[in-house]
Amino acid sequence: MKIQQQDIAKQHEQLQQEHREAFAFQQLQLDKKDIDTDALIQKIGAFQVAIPSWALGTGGTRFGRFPGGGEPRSLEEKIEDVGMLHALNRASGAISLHIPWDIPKDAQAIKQLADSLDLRFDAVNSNTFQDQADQKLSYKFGSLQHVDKSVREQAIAHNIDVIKYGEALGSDAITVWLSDGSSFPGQLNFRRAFQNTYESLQEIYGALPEQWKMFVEYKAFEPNFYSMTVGDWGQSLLYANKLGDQAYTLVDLGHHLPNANIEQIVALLLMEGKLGGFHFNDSKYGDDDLTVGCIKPYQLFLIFNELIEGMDARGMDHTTDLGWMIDASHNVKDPLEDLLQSVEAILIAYAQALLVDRKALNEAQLSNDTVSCQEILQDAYRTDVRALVAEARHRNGGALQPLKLFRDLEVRNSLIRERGSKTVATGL
Ligand code: PSV
Ligand code: MN
Ligand code: MN
Repeated sequence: MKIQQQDIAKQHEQLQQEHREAFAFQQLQLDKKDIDTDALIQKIGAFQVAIPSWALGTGGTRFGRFPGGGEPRSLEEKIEDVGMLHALNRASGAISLHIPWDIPKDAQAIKQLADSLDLRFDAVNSNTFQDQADQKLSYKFGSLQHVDKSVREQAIAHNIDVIKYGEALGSDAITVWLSDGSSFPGQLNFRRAFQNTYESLQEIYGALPEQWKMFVEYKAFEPNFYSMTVGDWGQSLLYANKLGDQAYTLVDLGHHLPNANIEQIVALLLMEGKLGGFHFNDSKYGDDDLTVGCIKPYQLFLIFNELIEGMDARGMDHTTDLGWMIDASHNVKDPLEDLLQSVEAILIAYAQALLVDRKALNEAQLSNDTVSCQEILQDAYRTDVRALVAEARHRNGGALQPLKLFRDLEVRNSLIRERGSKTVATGL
């Protein structure tokens, strides 16, 4: 299933009148504030969010899984699905692979397919949180932290393999997320677990190609429920600092304890030059991996506000200097529709945060004018930027309304016809 340029043009014809009106109103508002609309649109249009290969099918929970039809049955089909999302929104131009779920057997052919869809390969992800059928030693009691050196060696070798797969595809980062930890008090010697993990990470770090980054992802809980060996940003930052310049912390929005101030965390990590990657999702309770922005859109805006402030202060490029990725799971929605909604929510929050009057905010902060600080932030947050985002997408050749076009074209039905109604994508 491919989205044709004429489908996009046809939708544009139908919707352009309404869009033009909304955009003209938006432009007027921005002009009044002396904001350069074209520069803004350029920034929004340049922003790309990677799609993880494991989010293209239904995930399920430990209680059950209700697979939908037409899910991708191979790595090639996963890439095609991301290509389709990208054709619709022109903002999903990268895919992040999980090894061994997505082993690229013929890297050349896989790369060519991605190129033809204008996609690049984002960070590659290792997996030492499950035992694979052909695996010699078990990760039941951890991988890089394991008390048995031979288990650690097996996990290190896997991570080095993942780097090699990534290299062949033109990826330039590895994300290490560990489920290592303990579920009961006394089960682990914390210092030994940390030290073993650090030494294992050092070996993996030593195998990084020169331009590569290593992202150390933290998570406060699950699958271990008493301690996680990379449990919070402090632990991740410790590893990243000890490892060296190529190691960074990765923030996944769902991996914090309830009510954590994630915007403050990203501000400080950026200040230290140690924020490397970002996983978007939303949650009400913890790691629920729901559609981005569906529960706490204001928090997402506040995070973007800090990201922009911190990146600009360091002269960082918004599009290329951090790894942006969606990390969600899909239980009741069509995964592709959910991903379209997620990318849209990210672009909206990004656009709103770009609107913050930073000079005025700084002045209000310096004069302890708390009321104005809030007014300035909420003025930006309460701006309806949907026409701006749609205009950016249109200028890039995408659809004015990607989700509507996905439905109007009955994409899911075509995929079911192509792939069958009983498909189970590999992954979570
Ligand atoms: C773990 O909850 C996580 O968010 C990590 O990012 C993994 O890479 C991803 O899920 C899929 O395994
Ligand atoms: Mn994640
Ligand atoms: Mn997660």
